[in-house]
Amino acid sequence: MITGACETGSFVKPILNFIDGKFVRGKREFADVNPADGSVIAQVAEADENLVDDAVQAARKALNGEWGRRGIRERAARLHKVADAIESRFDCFVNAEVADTGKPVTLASRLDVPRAAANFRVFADAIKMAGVESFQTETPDGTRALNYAIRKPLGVIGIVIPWNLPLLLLTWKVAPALACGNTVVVKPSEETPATATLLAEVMQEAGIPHGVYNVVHGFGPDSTGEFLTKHPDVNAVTFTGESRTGAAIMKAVAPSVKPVSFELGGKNAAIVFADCDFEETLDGLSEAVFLNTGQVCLCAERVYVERSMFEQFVEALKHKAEKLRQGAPSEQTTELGPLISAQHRAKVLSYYKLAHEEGATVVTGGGVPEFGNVLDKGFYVQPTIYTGLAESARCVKEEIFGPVCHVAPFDSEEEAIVMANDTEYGLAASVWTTNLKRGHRVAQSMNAGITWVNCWFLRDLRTPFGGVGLSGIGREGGMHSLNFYSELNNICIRL
Ligand code: NAD
Ligand code: 6OD
Repeated sequence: MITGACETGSFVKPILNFIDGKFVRGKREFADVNPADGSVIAQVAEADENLVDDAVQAARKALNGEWGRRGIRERAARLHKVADAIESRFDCFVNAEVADTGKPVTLASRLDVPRAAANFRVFADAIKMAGVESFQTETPDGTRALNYAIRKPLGVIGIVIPWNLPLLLLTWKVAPALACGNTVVVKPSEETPATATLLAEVMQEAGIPHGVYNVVHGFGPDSTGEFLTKHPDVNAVTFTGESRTGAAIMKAVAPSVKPVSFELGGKNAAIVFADCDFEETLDGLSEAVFLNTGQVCLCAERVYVERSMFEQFVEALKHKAEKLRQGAPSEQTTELGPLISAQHRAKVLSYYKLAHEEGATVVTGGGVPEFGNVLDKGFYVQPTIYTGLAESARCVKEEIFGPVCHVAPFDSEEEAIVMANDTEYGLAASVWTTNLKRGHRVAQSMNAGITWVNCWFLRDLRTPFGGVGLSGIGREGGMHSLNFYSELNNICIRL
C-alpha cells in the first residue's frame, strides 16, 4: 500500500499527492477529520504552488505520450479496467468514503461507489459511439465541398470538486475527460481527500500511464484550488461546488480564457399536488429532503403543497423525519449521518436560528441530537421542517445544504409555478402528481436544468445535467460531457 489509503477504513498516514505516477509529500500537512466523532483520520500532504505546477507539467507531458497516441478502443478498454479495479476494492472505497464524509455505509454502498464504476463504464462506451458532424456543402456559385469535424482532446483539465459526493463527482468528470484523451489534475475537497487518492492506486493497477491522472491536495483561495485554476497551462476547468466559488474561479480563469463547466448550488423546489400518490410522494420527498443529511445539490429545500392536503402532508412528513435513524455511519441501520464539518454545522445551525428570527413555525427538529456517546463530538443536527415563512425570507431564498426544508401551501398550479421559479438558482425541481398532462405541463414550466416527475435523483448518465442562473454553466452527461472535454476541429475539403 503506497498512499496511506487502506483496506479497512483507517489510514496509514499521511494521504499523499499523486504526481506523474508517484505519491508525493508536501511541505505542509493538514488534518482529515471524521465528521461522526471529530477524530483525526489522517494527515494530508498539502501541495504548494510548485507541486501544482509539477502536476500540470506532468499532465502536459503525458498528453503527448502514450495516452495521446492511444486510440479510442484502447483508452476505453483501460477505463473499463479502472471500473473493474474500483469494484474489486469496493469495501475499501466504501470505508474511505464513509470515514471522510460521515455518510451512512448503506448510502456509500448503494450510490457513491457503484456510480464511480458506472461513470467509467458509461463514458468508455460513449466515446466509442460518439460521432461528429459532417456536411455536404454547395455554395451559391455551385462550388462543392465536404465539411467534417474531428474530435481532439482539449488538453490538461483542472478538476475541482466538493465534499458531498466526493468519489461520484470526481469520477463523473475524470471518466469523460480521460475518454476524450485529455489528462487531468484533480483537486479534491480538503474535507474529503481519501477516495481521490485511492483512485490513484487504481489508475496504476489499471495501467493508466504516468501523468494522466494527478491529484493535488489543499484548500481553495491562495492555495491548491486557486493555483490550479489560474495555471496558464491548464486548458479547461470543470468545477462543482458553491456558486460563490464558481464566481471566484471564473475570475481566475479569465486571463487565460479557458472553457469552464460549472455545477453549482441550488435551492430546489418540490411541488406536491393533491392528486399525487400520497405514500409514494412521501417516500420520495423524504429522500429528496434528507438524503446524505441534505447535502446533495439536488435536495429539495422548498416544498410547495396544494392547500387541500397541506396539514395532512406536513404531519406525515414530520412523522417520516422523526423516524429517521441518526447514528454511527458504519451501522447498517443508520439513515442520517452528521454534516461534513464543525464549520458547516455552525452554518446550518445559524439558519436554524435565523428561521426562528424570521418567524418560522418549527414542525420538527431545529436543534442538535444527543447520543450520550462519542457521536456527541460529531457534527450532527436534527432533521428539520419549517412552515410559516414568507417567500422572501432568507431561509427560503438561500441554500442551507442541510437536512431541512420549508413547506408552504399553494392554491393553484399557476401560483405553485411562480413560487417554485422565484429563485436566483435553477438546478433541479420535482413535481408530484398522477395527472399526466399536468406533470408534463408543470415540468416544462420549471426554470431548472433538471425536473423529475414522481421521482427524484433518478439518473440516466446520458442525459444533460446542469443548472441555470446561479446553479451553473453548461451541461455534463453523455455527449454533453464528451463535447465539453473535446476540441472539435472542422475540416473543409473542396471537391
Ligand atoms: P466549495 O465551493 O466551498 O468548495 C468546492 C471545492 O472548491 C473545494 O475543493 C474547495 O477547496 C475549492 N475551492 C474553494 N475556493 C476556491 C477558489 N477560490 N479557487 C479554486 N478552488 C476553490 O463547495 P463545498 O462546500 O465543497 O460543496 C458544497 C456546495 O457544492 C453546495 O453549494 C452545493 O450545492 C454545491 N454542489 C453542487 C453540485 C452540482 O452538481 N450542481 C454538486 C455537488 C455540490
Ligand atoms: O448524478 C450526478 O451525475 C451528479 N452530478 C450529481 C450531483 C449531485 C450534487 O450533489
